[in-house]
Amino acid sequence: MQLSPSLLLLALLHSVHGATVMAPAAQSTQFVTLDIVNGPVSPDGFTRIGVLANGTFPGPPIVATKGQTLVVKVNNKLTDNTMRRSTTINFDGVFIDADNVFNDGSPFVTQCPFGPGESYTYTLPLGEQTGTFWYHSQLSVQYSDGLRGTLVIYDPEDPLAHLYDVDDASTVLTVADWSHNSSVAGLASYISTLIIPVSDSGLFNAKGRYNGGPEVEYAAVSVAKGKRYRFRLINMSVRANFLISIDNHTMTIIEADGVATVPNEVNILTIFPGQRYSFVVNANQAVGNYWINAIIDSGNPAHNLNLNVTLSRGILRYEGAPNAEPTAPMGSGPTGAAAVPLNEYDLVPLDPIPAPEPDFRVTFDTFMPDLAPAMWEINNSSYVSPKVPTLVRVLEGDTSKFNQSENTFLFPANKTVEITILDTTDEGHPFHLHGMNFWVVKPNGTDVVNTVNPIRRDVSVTGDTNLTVRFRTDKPGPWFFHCHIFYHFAAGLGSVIGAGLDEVGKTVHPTEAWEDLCPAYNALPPSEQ
Ligand SMILES: *[C@@H]1O[C@H](CO)[C@@H](O)[C@H](O)[C@H]1NC(C)=O
Ligand SMILES: *[C@@H]1O[C@H](CO)[C@@H](O)[C@H](O)[C@H]1NC(C)=O
Ligand SMILES: *[C@@H]1O[C@H](CO)[C@@H](O)[C@H](O)[C@H]1NC(C)=O
Ligand SMILES: *[C@@H]1O[C@H](CO)[C@@H](O)[C@H](O)[C@H]1NC(C)=O
Ligand SMILES: *[C@@H]1O[C@H](CO)[C@@H](O)[C@H](O)[C@H]1NC(C)=O
Ligand SMILES: *[C@@H]1O[C@H](CO)[C@@H](O)[C@H](O)[C@H]1NC(C)=O
Ligand SMILES: *[C@@H]1O[C@H](CO)[C@@H](O)[C@H](O)[C@H]1NC(C)=O
Ligand SMILES: *[C@@H]1O[C@H](CO)[C@@H](O)[C@H](O)[C@H]1NC(C)=O
Ligand SMILES: *[C@@H]1O[C@H](CO)[C@@H](O)[C@H](O)[C@H]1NC(C)=O
Ligand SMILES: *[C@@H]1O[C@H](CO)[C@@H](O)[C@H](O)[C@H]1NC(C)=O
Ligand SMILES: *[C@@H]1O[C@H](CO)[C@@H](O)[C@H](O)[C@H]1NC(C)=O
Ligand SMILES: [Cu+2]
Repeated sequence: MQLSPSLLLLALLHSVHGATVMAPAAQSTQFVTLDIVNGPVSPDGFTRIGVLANGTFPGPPIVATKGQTLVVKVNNKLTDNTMRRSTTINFDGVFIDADNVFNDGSPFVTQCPFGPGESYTYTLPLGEQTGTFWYHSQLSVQYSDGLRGTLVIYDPEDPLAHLYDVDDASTVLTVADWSHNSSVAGLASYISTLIIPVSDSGLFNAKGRYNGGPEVEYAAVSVAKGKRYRFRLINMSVRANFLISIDNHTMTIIEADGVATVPNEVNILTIFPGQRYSFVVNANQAVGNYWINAIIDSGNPAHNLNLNVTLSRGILRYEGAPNAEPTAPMGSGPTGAAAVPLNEYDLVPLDPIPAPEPDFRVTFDTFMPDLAPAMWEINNSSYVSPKVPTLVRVLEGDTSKFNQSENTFLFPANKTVEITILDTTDEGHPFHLHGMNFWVVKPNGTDVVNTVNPIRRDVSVTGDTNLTVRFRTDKPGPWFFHCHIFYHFAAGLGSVIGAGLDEVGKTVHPTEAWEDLCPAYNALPPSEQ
């Protein structure tokens, strides 16, 4: 960690959802370098070549403190032509300042990808934001090949700090689906067969097993009896949902996607791709080993006989317990009357902000015609990346006439938009908005509209009841709003919110390094794109 001398900033005004708050008086910079390389990786005992940050899966954890500016230099050193060789990185859930949309990392929306031998530096002032985030490749389904890592912004003044004793590197937990095949093959197979690739294994803290594979040692999380732990759980899945529980322990939710919540005690929760939760676990049971059940809960296992949902799990190990697996059977957590599940509509922000009344109301009808090639549609239009990134066009002054396939919906600046995603009876789609949070005024699973103290977050799932979210268009720019199941997204389930595009030329002034991205990308041979 490198800290630069503090910069005194004069009462900088910083707009959060229309409310004006003071930014911290002192700021420092957190410099991080990530080398993106191809290399062997075997989290479930099967060795494959991955696309990896610094050669590991997950990539190195990024940690920052409230008020810092995160500066991440990404060096593309990819050499393997069987996977995508260009890349862009998105820092999932991190708010992007109004003048900084060009650092959002969205390929063909806010930037051109950068190829082998090239570097790009993302500069992200973190402002007042704290909580649990992650980073991943945003290009195609490349993050399936391994380019994912955790990002935590610690809050030295956490209002919920009295609820836990430990919150450090050991309490950042990840679940992820893992495939032995490259994402390029997986995507081609999905488009031609309509069968979404089912992962070979589910990983808890980057360890897992598959049918017929070696008995990889499960990841153990160490706790001391009598202490309370703030676990930060990140779902880095491409496809899979996980059902999380810890034998004989409850979980008190205190954060959803970077938003502190009123404590809510449950014993089982579902976490969708892209989502994050913090929960407190009190190590108040007998010293021993307990299963952390991280059961993959989506996809048809018949489509990949390697996958055994029972085998994705970890161990909660008390200090003094033997270095062994729990003796309890490998279960899948509380069911029936014993289950106290997390309902999204029960989440209440610690700092509630009523949802503003919408100026615009639109609906999204998601749909996949039952015909190959697989193309998901929003209102009968599949998202296809344009050749020229949306932001490049906008900065050239061209803010109208987007191709239908760009699914770009335009709204004036400083308005409130409400989007209802009509019920999707087929399966849940975790919709993710870039750069800012939305208010989830009607989550799946209830018909009650809550505009008084709805949860704010950046990923919420559709289901068999409509999902309705609201957000502000205070930050001029094109912002991705897409399904976080990246196979669905790559097959068209994406859109761009064009917020106040007429204002972008006045507020957004990208760097020369950014200007150079598209000419460099367009000059690459297809094998390096
Ligand atoms: C990644 O690797 C580079 C090169 O070894 C190193 O300079 C950098 O500090 C590493 N990044 C992190 C976050 O550990
Ligand atoms: C992985 O690739 C192999 C070889 O192309 C193929 O036989 C297999 O079905 C693929 N597995 C999955 C889960 O798609
Ligand atoms: C992570 O998200 C995937 C995709 O929606 C989902 O199938 C999986 O259950 C989620 N994992 C957890 C722990 O909820
Ligand atoms: C854990 O819970 C199970 C099921 O309720 C119970 O049978 C078992 O005795 C408990 N184990 C411990 C160590 O308390
Ligand atoms: C999954 O693994 C468990 C434990 O090894 C085994 O008992 C079970 O038969 C496996 N299930 C499938 C569907 O292969
Ligand atoms: C999608 O189609 C519905 C039904 O025709 C329409 O009401 C809605 O406004 C459309 N949404 C958008 C974003 O155009
Ligand atoms: C999409 O197309 C289908 C089939 O042509 C049609 O029934 C449906 O009304 C259309 N939906 C929208 C929102 O335009
Ligand atoms: C516009 O979209 C259509 C398909 O929806 C595509 O065939 C065409 O190439 C696109 N045009 C441009 C300029 O991107
Ligand atoms: C939106 O609000 C910002 C900040 O208050 C202001 O600078 C800008 O001019 C407004 N834009 C429009 C189009 O109202
Ligand atoms: C949506 O909510 C219903 C309960 O009304 C639940 O059965 C379903 O599993 C939820 N869907 C998703 C994708 O979470
Ligand atoms: C979803 O929204 C549509 C359009 O507003 C409405 O017709 C439909 O009844 C809603 N469905 C549910 C289950 O709330
Ligand atoms: Cu989806």
